[in-house]
Amino acid sequence: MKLENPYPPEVAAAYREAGYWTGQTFPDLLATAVAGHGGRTAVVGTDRQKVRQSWTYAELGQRARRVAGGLHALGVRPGDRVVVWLPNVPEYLAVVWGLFTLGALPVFALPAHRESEVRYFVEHAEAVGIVTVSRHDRYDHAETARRISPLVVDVDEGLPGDDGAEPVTVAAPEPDDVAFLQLSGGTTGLPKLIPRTHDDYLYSVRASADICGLTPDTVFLAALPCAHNFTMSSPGLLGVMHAGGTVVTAPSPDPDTCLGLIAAEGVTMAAVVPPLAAAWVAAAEKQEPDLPSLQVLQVGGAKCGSELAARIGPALGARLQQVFGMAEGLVNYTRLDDPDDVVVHTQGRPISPADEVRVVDEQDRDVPPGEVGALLTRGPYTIRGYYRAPEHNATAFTADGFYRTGDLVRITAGGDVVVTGRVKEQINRGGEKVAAEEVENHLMAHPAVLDAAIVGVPDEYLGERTHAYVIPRDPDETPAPADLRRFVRDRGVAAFKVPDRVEVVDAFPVTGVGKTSRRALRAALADRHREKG
Ligand code: J2J
Repeated sequence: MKLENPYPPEVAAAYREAGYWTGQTFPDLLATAVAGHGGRTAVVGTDRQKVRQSWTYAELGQRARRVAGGLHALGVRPGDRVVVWLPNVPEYLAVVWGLFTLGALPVFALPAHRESEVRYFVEHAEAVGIVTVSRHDRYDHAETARRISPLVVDVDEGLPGDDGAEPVTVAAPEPDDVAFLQLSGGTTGLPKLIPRTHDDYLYSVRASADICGLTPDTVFLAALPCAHNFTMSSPGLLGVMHAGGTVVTAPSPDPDTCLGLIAAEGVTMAAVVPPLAAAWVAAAEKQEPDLPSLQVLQVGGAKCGSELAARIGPALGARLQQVFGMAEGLVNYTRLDDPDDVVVHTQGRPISPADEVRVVDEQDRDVPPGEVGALLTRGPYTIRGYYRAPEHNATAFTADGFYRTGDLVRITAGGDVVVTGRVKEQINRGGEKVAAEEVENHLMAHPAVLDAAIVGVPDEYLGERTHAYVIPRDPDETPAPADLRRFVRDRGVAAFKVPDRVEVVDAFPVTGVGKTSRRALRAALADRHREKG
């Protein structure tokens, strides 16, 4: 599959000429790791049978080939899309590398996603199947998957190919092929899928591994879902594999599990969202664990406050690295040798000298240096368009191909980015992204609901949480907030999208607002919430 919105040919040529795009593909990355680090440990973790696994690169390579053969026997073909809906287990890597080996495209769902989301991914991407598990998070993923797709691989019944499938040989992918579809945080009624090519994504992976100083001795703890773009690529499990290091899969991100794994497995680096960093820091301040191996804690996905940032070093004995990234592309890092001031107070600077960054006002005019504006970006690993979303692309990108990140930033004299807010209709719930319109649509599907508006309100732990204002159809029959929350959950959406609070009101503070000024309405409601304290 090629990009629907390709990079202009002269731009692509320049990225190749400059050595950013090397022609490396995902199968090449695995082959290089197997050839260079075959005997080293690629992945450690507790598998679905609750057995601790430790696979070398050579073993992972074999498993990937077996899975590729097994999937092929089930009818999956090169170019097919397959939704990967798995928790963090070693099998995750076998499945994803199996798909890449077969030339099939993973569509990365989060373990927290539920029926409505996964159904949408399958339909929108025309996926041929779903790879998942039966039991996770007190929920039968495989049973749900079977309602959605005729082809379901339940890893709890074994990996594809475990029963001895024929090995399969396929044509090598081209570096400008789409390698997989990543999930966007979303700002609209339906989530968007992000097509990433071998060339663009692996450039960001290699450059990230470099910036983060990864070596074969790196031991990386995957605490957030593997599917998250941060865990996957910044530098994440792919960066670690590029370097020949070890990925440790954490069954849960909670402090007891993770601090325990850091000590037991000699973890050198982990990546978390701010609320998790806060939980780990609080636990470490209390327990004073001995974590001599831990060198770097990466914090990203949402803004890491400077107070939390300052506590990380003393509590965990690790250097903080702030990461401000997005699945659409651009990733910023504070560098490991940056002064403390930069590491604590900024979200770092772009990976690549070829990342173009503009900070603009509402008319897309550049603001004076150092002032706050909306961040636009274009570069060698930032997409030019979402998958099958021409209408949305018309507003999400400028005519000359800059992606509108929706983030408000300012850039310091030293060139570091500070995130100050956002203009997009999205709530960042401790790193988990909630599109206001998506949840509003779920609420409005309730027969007793006339209108609904979702806003983000400050939350001590999450940074912000979701608050839903709901107008009933009939003022004498107001639905109970708890029933509305349950209604949204029962429509099959991830728990993090269920409004934290629902407030039933007679009317919105702004009168006469139609669909077009939802933004104004949400802003007014958020203001009102703030005033009420
Ligand atoms: C403030 N806001 C941040 C930060 C992301 C690495 C790290 C994170 C993501 C990610 C990622 C932030 N401070 N440090 O893909 O590779 C908000 C911004 C951004 C949006 C992207 C990666 N780090 N954000 O979080 O696609 O609003 O990617 O535009 O999930 O998260 O969300 P997502």
